[in-house]
Amino acid sequence: MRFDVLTIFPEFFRSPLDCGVIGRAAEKGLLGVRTHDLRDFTSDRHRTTDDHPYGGGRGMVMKVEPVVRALESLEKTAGRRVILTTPQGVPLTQKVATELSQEENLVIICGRYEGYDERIRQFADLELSVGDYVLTGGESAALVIIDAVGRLVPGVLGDEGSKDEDSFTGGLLEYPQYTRPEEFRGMKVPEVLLSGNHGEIEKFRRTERLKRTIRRRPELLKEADLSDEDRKIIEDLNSD
Ligand code: JBE
Repeated sequence: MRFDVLTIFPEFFRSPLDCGVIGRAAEKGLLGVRTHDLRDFTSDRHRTTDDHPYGGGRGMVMKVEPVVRALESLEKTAGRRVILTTPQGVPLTQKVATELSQEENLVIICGRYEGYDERIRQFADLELSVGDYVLTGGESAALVIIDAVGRLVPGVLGDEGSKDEDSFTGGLLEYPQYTRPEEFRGMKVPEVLLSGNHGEIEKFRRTERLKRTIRRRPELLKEADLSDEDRKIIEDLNSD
């Protein structure tokens, strides 16, 4: 999978993408991230990428020409999707990330927080938001997208199974985890996890996932993949 990022801050992406899982996947050639400096696609002496809004008002607006010229400089393949990062976009969820991980090439346009010329939208296939808060620019949103999507590309995570138990896969939050020591300042690891009884451990974990989701993110349950057994557990939890 290749990511092409259109940004006025290419240096923003250097170290975060060199580390950890994403960095290793880049070394192995599973993921590639290329940044493209929007200033290279300006035509004035000052390399201007933003300008005052028509109609007046505060702030600056990202200009349409550098974005479109940058897009036109990239090869256009069938498996390419152009994403615009904006708080007005569809929310990035695990489902959206999974769908995007099937693409060959994602182009991410980093908008600036004050806004962009409305005509830029026509050149995007998808407007994506990483959350209902205001960032100073789309760059950190692009990093979130690259991370969430990149890790789902086959081979990127060493242990393919670990994806399936992630929070949100199947629509539930993750179960609580523990590692050594068995007791820390009086706080004990739940007995069942030390029992070696795999059936009981499975059941404990499933129940904990359901409990957490009900308490913390009840709206997720509506979309979750629930079995008859899960529904019974939920009924029991509700009657407690
Ligand atoms: O979510 N986003 O993609 C954003 C982009 C730019 C600014 N704020 C955001 N939340």
